[in-house]
Amino acid sequence: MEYAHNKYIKKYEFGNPYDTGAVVACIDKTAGIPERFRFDAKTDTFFYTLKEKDMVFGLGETVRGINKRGWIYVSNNSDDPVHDENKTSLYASQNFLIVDNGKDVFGVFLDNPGSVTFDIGYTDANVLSIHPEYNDTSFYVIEGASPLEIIRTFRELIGKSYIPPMWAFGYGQSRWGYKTAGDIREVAAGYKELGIPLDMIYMDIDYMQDFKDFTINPERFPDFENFVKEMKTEGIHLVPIIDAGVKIEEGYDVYEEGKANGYFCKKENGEDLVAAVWPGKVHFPDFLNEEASRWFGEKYKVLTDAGIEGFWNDMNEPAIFYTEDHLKEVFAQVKEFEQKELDIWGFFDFKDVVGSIANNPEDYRRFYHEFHGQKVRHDRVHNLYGFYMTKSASESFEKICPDKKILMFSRASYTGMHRYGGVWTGDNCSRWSHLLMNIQMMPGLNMNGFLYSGADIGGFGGNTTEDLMMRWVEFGIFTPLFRNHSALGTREQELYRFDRKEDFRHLIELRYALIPYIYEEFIKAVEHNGMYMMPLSFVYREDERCREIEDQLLVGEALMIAPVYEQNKTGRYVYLPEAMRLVRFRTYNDYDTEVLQKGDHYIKAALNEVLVFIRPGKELPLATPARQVDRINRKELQRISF
Ligand code: MIG
Repeated sequence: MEYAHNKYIKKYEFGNPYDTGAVVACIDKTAGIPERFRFDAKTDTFFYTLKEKDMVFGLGETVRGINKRGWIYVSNNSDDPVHDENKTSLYASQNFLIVDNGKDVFGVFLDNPGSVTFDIGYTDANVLSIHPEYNDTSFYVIEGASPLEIIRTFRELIGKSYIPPMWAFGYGQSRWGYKTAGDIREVAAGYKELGIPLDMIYMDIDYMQDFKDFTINPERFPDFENFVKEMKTEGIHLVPIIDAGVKIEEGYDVYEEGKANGYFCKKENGEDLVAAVWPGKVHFPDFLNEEASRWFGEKYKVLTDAGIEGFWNDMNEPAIFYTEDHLKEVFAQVKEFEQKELDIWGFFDFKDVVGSIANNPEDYRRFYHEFHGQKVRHDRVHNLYGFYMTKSASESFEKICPDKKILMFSRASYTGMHRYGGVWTGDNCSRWSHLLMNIQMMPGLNMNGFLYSGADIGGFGGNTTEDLMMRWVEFGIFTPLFRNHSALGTREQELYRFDRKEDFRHLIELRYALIPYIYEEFIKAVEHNGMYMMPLSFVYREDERCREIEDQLLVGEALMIAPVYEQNKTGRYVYLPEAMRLVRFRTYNDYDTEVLQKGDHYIKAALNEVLVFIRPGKELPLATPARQVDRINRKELQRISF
């Protein structure tokens, strides 16, 4: 680790902080209580009094608006597919935030891999309190003149963001439910027939033999290697899923090796924890143990040898349907309930016992890791699990396929994982409110270094509609990870299934026309530790109005976007902090444009139209779209300038 003498960062320590791997630079320790904060040692809580105009940005993947003030957020990676406003935890823990009132601004980063509660004006509207469940914490306070400056300093502390291969900026089609090579061929053909660009088809758990990681079901994919080749000649990368849990099955190499070498997470008594997820009973690899991590990472070779160049890591909170031990307890309790004459409260108690089996907090206290040579109970480092699974894969790629860039993204994450892969935001739903949530999550993710990120376009759970899909695609064309994904049993939402096929083709073509811009701005954000998508107030510091804008974003240095995210709307209000050139795209080369002055505008945007605003002195380069990213001529660009 390099020693950074950064006068803008102060680091305070409480208890015995773990070396989580979140930061890459050493900072001198400052004694005492973090500047600006009050600390209550009795409750292990840090307090900051919010000023009237303070806004709070950050925390990455969380519910609610861009300004996080007014709610309580708990960093505790959770497999919870119901992302409503009342939730406090999703799949990620990204403990960096900024408090900004336009004049005074500072950043806070809590490097603590256990549960941390950020009460941002929930209990007391004027108080920000931070409470780690176990206060073994490195507490960083970062000063700077502006949010962007603080973000740059923070990101220097945590290291450069992951850059995926160029083709991963293309459009990807996914669905939980593609079972066979034939199903995947059909998807490829559906897109090809309509000339809709496509770079990736994702393979969900059904490609595996009985949900065993690093296996292929030979009946569904009779000649997998050739199938990968066949798809590649079509220009399509297959991207398989890898789950955290390893099926317990005699003779299965991953199980046998893990067992023999003691690479699985153990209970207090030294036995391997038995949990259940899709494969049935599983053990969890101890990714926090270096040797186990190296071992698991090398298993990806089975697939990279077959020509695979991208993966998504799932269920790595880790999600637990049940543990064997807890299930036994539940059955015992159920028997007790059965003996009793249940009153109505007893009935509800009974219901709770049965209803809270999955992802039960007690289960996360039943197993241990070997972390830096120490035995550590899981709940104390819970939020590192997905990070270390992804790190394990990513570090092994350098060995098993050093000449290739591999696409890698994960569901669970913690600060620091941004160096190894991207994230998708998990099981959202086909709701208009979740399109807005996707828009509002992006700045927080970017602040925390998760630049390669995106949501399931069209919505994962529930049934999507053509208009929701279209509006969502219109926003998704700007997110680096651009993937249409949906759940088993929901309405099929491949773009060629809808009536307005031409409109969808035009939108995806527009994405491909934008790729030179998107890629360049993405790389700039990585190199300069900047933001790819940001709130207006980060740039227009003097403009009070920008402070409350929750549904427009700046994308790179040249563009502002204002997506339509409501049903049955053919336009929307847009606030311009300065004069800009509006480009209303119908296709990448059919658009009208006009210069609009600073102020409020009602702007028409028919269902198939995308609004883009070019900032003064900037230009938007557009390529001629191609069926795949690699076929785009990035030299011959037309330019719209202002
Ligand atoms: O328990 O693999 O978030 O994208 O399709 C569900 C099946 C497991 C959750 C992931 C989702 C994926 C699904 N997985």
